[in-house]
Amino acid sequence: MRNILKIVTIVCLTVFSIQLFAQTGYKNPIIPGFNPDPSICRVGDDFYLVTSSFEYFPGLPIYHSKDLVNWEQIGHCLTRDSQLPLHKSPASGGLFAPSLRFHDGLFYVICTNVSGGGNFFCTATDPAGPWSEPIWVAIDSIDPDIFWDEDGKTYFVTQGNEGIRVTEVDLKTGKVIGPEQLVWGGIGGRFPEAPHIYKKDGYYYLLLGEGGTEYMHSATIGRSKNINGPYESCPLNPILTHANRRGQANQIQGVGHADLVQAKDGSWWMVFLGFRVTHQWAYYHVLGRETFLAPVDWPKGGWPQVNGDGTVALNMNVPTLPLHPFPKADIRTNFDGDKLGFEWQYLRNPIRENYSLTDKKGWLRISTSPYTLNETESVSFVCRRQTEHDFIAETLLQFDSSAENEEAGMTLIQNNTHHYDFIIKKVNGQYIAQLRVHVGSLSYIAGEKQIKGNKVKLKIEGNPTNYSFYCSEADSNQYSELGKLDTRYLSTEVAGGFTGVMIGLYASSNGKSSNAKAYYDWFDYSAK
Ligand code: 6LW
Repeated sequence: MRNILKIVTIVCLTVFSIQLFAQTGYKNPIIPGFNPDPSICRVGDDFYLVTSSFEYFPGLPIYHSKDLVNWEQIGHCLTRDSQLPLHKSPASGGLFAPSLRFHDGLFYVICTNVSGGGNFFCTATDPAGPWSEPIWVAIDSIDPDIFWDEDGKTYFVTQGNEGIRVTEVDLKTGKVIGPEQLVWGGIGGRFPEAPHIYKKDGYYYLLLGEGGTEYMHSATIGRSKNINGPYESCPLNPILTHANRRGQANQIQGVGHADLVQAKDGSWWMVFLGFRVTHQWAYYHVLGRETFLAPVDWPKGGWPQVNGDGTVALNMNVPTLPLHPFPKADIRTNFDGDKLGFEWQYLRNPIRENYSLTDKKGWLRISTSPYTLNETESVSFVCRRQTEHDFIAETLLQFDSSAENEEAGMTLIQNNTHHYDFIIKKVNGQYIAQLRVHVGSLSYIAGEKQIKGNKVKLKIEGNPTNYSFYCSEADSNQYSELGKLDTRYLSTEVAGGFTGVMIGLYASSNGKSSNAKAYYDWFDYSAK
């Protein structure tokens, strides 16, 4: 009887303590919209995460969390032109996969600028910045990470065509000390990449991505007693993938490119990229590659097992760390402040004088530049990510134009050859709203409407398969629809590349010089 009482007490206490310290359930993705190649580190109770940013400026968003589920952006790693030359970077050029580490009181971001400079790392005492100027490292491959070994040696771990390479580097100077050693090619999938090394229980564990960053993506792991190998493959490999029958009907596809982190309570977690497809059985995705989370069971001396069978779901029914949500982002950007929030991005290094928040107080002024969205230039353009399939984006625009080559408005852009532009321009002395499609070499006007004056509200509503475009007079709520366009032509499957759809505000004078200015009073973005 006493034993039974004891067992009941233990069971009750365990259940009670789990409720006290852990909660159940979270939603994937944890960082929605174009946020690929996540890398994570923990310092005390705080987690920090970085994702790729390619041709967008500033570069490499840095996020913070207390529970791995709720994230807030605290800054960017590369905020100065001197750190991030992106001039003429092609779409999906610029910054590839970064890594974020904390060592001896310093944060490190390690990355590659494929459009100029190659591999580098930056340091900071505060991950919100400021970050140092880049220290360039002469290793010619992508996806770098730094591994600090117990004997004091420091290594760059990078991707190579035949497999992962480990190279001793002097972190004070960035000088390469040893030869590049090819250590492991994974289990034979194409493009072994995204390497991270962890030392645990006397083993070097080498985690990598394989299969390419599309539908065959996966994460695999090997281990060795020696950093240079030979690495033994985990019998569970791939430890994460949806490129199999278990993953075939999952809305989340392309999972891979992962990083591991241990929470203070000893639990292990994996962050990785994946994408959410929009059309069942006809695969398209428009939001780019997003950041996902999975629990990992990693027993002492054993192999890590990701969420049981190596697949994940949108609704994860697993215990989490105690939740610590952040205030929800405001729907409206008023352009009242003296700078734009972290969610706003430029395409390549911005030409600063083309933007002002003070010219007309409470409005964002964008001056036209001769560059168009079709070029890989510093277009007059600011944007934020499309983070949900079902959304509404709206802005109030006043455009002071005097020539027919001038235009301003909103755009949905995947890259310079795939964008839907919703603009106003002056034709025959009268302003019109126009919806224009650019899909590869195909380009046409999908809708047009005369408007009164030069002030207009432009609204885009999205769902998984369509974008609808509406305009209204500035002081009315009577919207007319200019057209409905299929989301798939802005998808990565059609447009290619590594980014996701961005919602941009822009102004262009289409190759000619001009003094025209577009003023944006506010911009709303909300999930439906
Ligand atoms: C990145 C590579 C990848 O460098 O995509 O998912 C490339 N994997 O590791 C661009 O993000």
